[in-house]
Amino acid sequence: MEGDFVENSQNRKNAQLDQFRVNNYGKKMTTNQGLRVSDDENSLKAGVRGPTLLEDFHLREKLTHFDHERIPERVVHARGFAAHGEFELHKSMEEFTRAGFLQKPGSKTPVFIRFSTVVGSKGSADTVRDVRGFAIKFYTEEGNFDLVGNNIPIFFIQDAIKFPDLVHAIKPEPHNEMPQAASAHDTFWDFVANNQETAHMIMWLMSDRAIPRSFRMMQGFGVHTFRLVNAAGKATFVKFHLKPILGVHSLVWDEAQKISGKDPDFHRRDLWENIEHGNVVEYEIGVQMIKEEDEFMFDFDILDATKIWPEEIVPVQMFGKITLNRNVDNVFAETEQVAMHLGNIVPGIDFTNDPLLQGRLFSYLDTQLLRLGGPNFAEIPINRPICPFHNNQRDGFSRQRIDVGQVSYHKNSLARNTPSTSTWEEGGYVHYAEKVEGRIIQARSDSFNDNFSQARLFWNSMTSPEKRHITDAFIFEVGKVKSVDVRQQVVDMFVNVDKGLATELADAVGVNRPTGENVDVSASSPALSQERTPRYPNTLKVGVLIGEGFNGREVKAVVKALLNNGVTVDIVGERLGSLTGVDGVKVVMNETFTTTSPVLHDSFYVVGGKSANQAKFESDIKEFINETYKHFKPIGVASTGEAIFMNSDASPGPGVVIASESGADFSNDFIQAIAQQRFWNRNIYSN
Ligand code: HDE
Repeated sequence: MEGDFVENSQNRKNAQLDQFRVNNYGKKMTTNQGLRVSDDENSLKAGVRGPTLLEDFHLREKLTHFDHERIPERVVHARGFAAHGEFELHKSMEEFTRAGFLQKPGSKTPVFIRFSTVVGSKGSADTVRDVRGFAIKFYTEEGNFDLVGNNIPIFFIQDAIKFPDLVHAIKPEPHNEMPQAASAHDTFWDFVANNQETAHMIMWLMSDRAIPRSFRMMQGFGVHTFRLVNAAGKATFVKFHLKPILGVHSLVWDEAQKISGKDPDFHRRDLWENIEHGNVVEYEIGVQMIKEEDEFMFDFDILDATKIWPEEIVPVQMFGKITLNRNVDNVFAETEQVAMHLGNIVPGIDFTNDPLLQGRLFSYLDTQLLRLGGPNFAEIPINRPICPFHNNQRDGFSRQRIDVGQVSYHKNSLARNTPSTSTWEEGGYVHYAEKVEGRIIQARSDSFNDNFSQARLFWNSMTSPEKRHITDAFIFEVGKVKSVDVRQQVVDMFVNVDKGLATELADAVGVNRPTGENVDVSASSPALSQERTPRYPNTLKVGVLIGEGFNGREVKAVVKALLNNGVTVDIVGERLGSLTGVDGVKVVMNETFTTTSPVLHDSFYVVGGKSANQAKFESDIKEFINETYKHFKPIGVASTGEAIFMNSDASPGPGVVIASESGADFSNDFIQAIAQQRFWNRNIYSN
């Protein structure tokens, strides 16, 4: 049952899971005891119209199992979606860590990543404004290593003791359980204004990072400072980073809100479909490193989880790549039952005294005990390490393994004192022998006190469209706060970050302009802006708006070019079925104006054509154009679609590629525009 049976498999976790996969297709129905069932539609009754009999064990088993199908959702990160893949090491990290999976370039480790939103309940929408969880389980040969991170590099608070307060404040308010999956309400902003260590995180939360286009286009961060420890016992402080190969891209807020209604599963569908289509999902992974002796060289405390290490000062050194390439077989068995825990660690990686990290080491194990019904959750297939595990832990609810033998204690002589412990040299986990001294105290270090410098550094690093989005997000969120007093407190807090921002916010939410000044920080960190991120057309979704009588040769050539560049193409018309162009070319429509929406595509190719109800057809296309244009997305216009485009609210200009103007370059120009994704220099408002 335990892993070492699959020596030569490509992906040992997959081979292990295979033992637990059950295919019910084509099989006879039985009870859980294996008894063949003769009737699954009628319960056992005394007479056809008579009372149901207690004797009906099949009915009782079926209903009892159903009644117990739910487990508590996660208290935070309840809504999530996951996939399998692997990590490949490109550069040995031997100099810094003895972790086995970071030694040999080319070596591969199975991984399972669960992405999530934080605040919403399990059935909430994907595209809400929120932090995204980015939790990775590495199934290494030395045990599971879980990197339970987020898509934002810092956190709201500095000490774990404040986490329940933060979560109570941001979750739906307790008296009416509203709003769902949203930070735009009184208790959250009251918490923010009265816990000003949140300032830096709020800047990120109001930025485009909190409305990602795709899980495949988000950065990942371990957030805390960890330690790598090499074979000689020398430690280096590190922060973990993941960078998506496709670049970091976001939605716009109006679009995100509409997607929540049109397709609440937008992000999970995107991940699922791309993996199903064989589009690999890739992230580079690396670390920022600070030598132990340099711990105090910076103007931030490296143990403070509300601070970044600017990449221009401490560069990220990439050491490998993570590829997701396999969807789960069963969301409950895998995604819902996966038990992530910071304390799942391997020799060569260690913790620091970050007080947020230390509290998490308690919380995750504790939460699994409730969610997964007892202490045996490590035996659930998705949680099993691929290496064997042996100890004297026994019994408890739903124990699966059958530990044989007489001895279940340490130390012993009857079993030759086994299972035996291992030294560091033998691969035993030995905690890093950090020297600590101090008096017992409930206090925060003064070095954690600077709440605003990095919040301003973030603001300074944004381009003007990004600043516009942040300001609009503040105006939306604080505008939803009913308490005038809380609105004023927020304005008075954020003047510390930027006077212009706070003044515009004050005017928009009807409170007094702030009197203070922002902190005197002029530095910026260009790495924080999304504007410089890589851009590719690959996997972006383009809809072709089309009717009868289109120019077949033109459309065929463009669609071919799109597909050759990795673009996903949907043919959108007024009905499903096929269409014929003037030159006899046929296309098959897989979406209609009602089954899809402009917000569900990255771009449209307006072909136009003829329809039985021409006015309705053109009005639908115009609506798609208007919405796409308003969200700053690229539009390609075919020769036959030009008249409809010219009649819409959109106008030629940035990101609008017109076939009659581009001529032979049309496909290339359009593909470049698709890769660009947004054209902020359109003369329209962004919210
Ligand atoms: Fe979590 N967090 N957290 N968190 N967290 C949970 O564990 C907690 C924090 C993160 O996909 C819970 O299994 C405390 C930071 C992710 O299964 C719970 C504190 C970061 C996930 C918990 C934090 C995270 C969780 C709920 C303050 C980014 C989803 C269910 C000290 C570095 C994992 C569960 C998955 C989940 C506690 C702060 C990320 C309650 C007490 C900082 C990605 O144990």
